[in-house]
Amino acid sequence: MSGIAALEKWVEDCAQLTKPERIVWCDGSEQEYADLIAGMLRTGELIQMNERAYPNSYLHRSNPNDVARTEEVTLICSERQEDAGPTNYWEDPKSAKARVSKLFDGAMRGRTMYVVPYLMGPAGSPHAKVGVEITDSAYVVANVRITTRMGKVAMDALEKNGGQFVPGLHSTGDLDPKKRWILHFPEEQLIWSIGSGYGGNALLGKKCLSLRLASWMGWKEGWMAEHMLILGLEDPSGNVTYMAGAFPSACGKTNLAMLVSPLAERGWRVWTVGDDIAWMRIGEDGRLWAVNPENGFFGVAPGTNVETNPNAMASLSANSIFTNVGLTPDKLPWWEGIEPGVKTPPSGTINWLGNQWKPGDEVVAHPNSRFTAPASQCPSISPHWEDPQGVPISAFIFGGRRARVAPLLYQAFNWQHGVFVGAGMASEKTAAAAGKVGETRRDPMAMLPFCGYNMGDYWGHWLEMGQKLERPPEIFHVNWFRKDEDGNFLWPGFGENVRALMWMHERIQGRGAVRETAIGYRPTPDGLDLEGLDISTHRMERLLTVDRDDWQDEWAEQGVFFGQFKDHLPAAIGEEHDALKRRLG
Ligand code: GTP
Ligand code: SPV
Ligand code: MN
Repeated sequence: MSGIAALEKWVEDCAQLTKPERIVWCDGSEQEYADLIAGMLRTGELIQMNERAYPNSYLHRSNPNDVARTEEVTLICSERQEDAGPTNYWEDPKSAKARVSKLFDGAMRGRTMYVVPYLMGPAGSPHAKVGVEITDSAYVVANVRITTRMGKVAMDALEKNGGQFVPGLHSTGDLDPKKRWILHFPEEQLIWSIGSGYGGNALLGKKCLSLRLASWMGWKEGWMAEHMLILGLEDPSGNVTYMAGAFPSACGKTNLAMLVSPLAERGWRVWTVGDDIAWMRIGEDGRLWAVNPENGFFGVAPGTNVETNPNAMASLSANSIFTNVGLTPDKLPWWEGIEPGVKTPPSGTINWLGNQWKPGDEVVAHPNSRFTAPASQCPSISPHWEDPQGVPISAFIFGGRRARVAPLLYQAFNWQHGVFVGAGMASEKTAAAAGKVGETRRDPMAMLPFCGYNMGDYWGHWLEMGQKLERPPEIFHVNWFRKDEDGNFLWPGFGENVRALMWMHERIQGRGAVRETAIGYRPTPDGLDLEGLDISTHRMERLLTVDRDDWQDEWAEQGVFFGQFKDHLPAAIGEEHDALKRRLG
């Protein structure tokens, strides 16, 4: 939509439909935030945490039926079903609107309608986009204020950009899962979401705008919107090499983006630019430049502690919102893995459902419990994280969570092969989406739930981008999650992942010995810098090995998956699939 008049008209139309008691236009100020928080403390939507240990931080317990993204009710309502493709749920825009407007009718009766302008991308960046979310959830407003640049800054940007904005209408409705719908109208660049207050379903700037609608825009306009972290790897000479990594939900983006290097004394360290989303454009120099459209993190709590991710712990130490974690008697947050080696919470801890935890209970925090924290509080935040033009990307890292099959690390032979590596990705399902956890599913470029158009056309777009780039990024694939027979991770992960980044750095420079395998180049047995890490050669071999039988099965599964795309499947992907078969023998 375009123009202040259009914005006002849309707000009026939404108010007529949803019938709120009052309308509040949000300016994003400190006072407004304080008032919102105070209101939610009164209603019990928020609980104040220990003010000394976690200043200005709050716990929210969601409805137990509303704890993760719900993919079956997330629809791409493009004019043609073909444009949504076989991996998206689709409904005709007219029928979707007719059906779901009935749910919006009167949905805000007795409630406040907040009109929330927000900016995705740094202020003044040519990449930045304005969104306006209408919502009846104060919790959503508070989260949007942390994760985006909200209020006046967005209205100023809207004035400067000719009035362009992406409208998104959100209501929690009555939280009945049967009346929950997250609708995207890509031609119109419009979002409707009802029946959920959960992050990815309700913070419309995040997955809905910055991935589903933006990926469609990028396809039409020649840029990319990806489910990627952005990091800078500083080498001993002080040079910083930027990399972007696509791992599926809850598969390690936040952790890799905030990595604390055990080799810092030798001059290797990591800077954080973003932990979930990257918007990338080709610069005048022919390189790919990436910005993080977000202003904060909506990160997975379980597993986060001072050893695994000290930068996340520092980020969430103040001004944060915790959703569905436990609460100790000292009003401290508690989740599985918050203290290294500690398995049970202090006695008297309340679990995520608000009940007293007792020994034998399954969990304290929901497996998809999250923290919302300002990016500016991250100690490793890059001095360039708000550069309007972004940072230049030298490598893409694809990765998944696989107990078997995918080795620790390999490099694609070239861009086309790398796009195939991304297209053929698979990962075990996590608690970030409702449904069965642990099942392996194909998740190309970690975009299965987020690609707003036909995935076959999306691969075509990737291939084209490579042709336009002077020197396309090198492409790698990692798997931190390979397991032994007893179900233990073979690789220490977290900070030690810097060793994989160092190998990539070497490869980007055109150095480093490799061994060719059927799936790509792997490091030689002594190719990874393992100084100071106690890990046997035998274990490293198990981590790096490419098993022919496993990969023959993998090849067959990829074939079934690719088959769905019919004439939308780029020929190059088919060629690479055939070439993999030949190499596997
Ligand atoms: P989304 O926010 O859902 O997109 O997830 P994400 O990709 O940012 O995942 P995140 O970094 O939050 O990691 C999810 C879970 O994986 C957490 O419980 C982490 O502790 C765990 N994890 C991350 N990196 C590693 C690793 O290198 N090794 C192991 N074993 N676990 C890891
Ligand atoms: C994901 O599921 O990939 C997330 C969390 O980053 S949410 O924003 O809720 O989708
Ligand atoms: Mn994500």
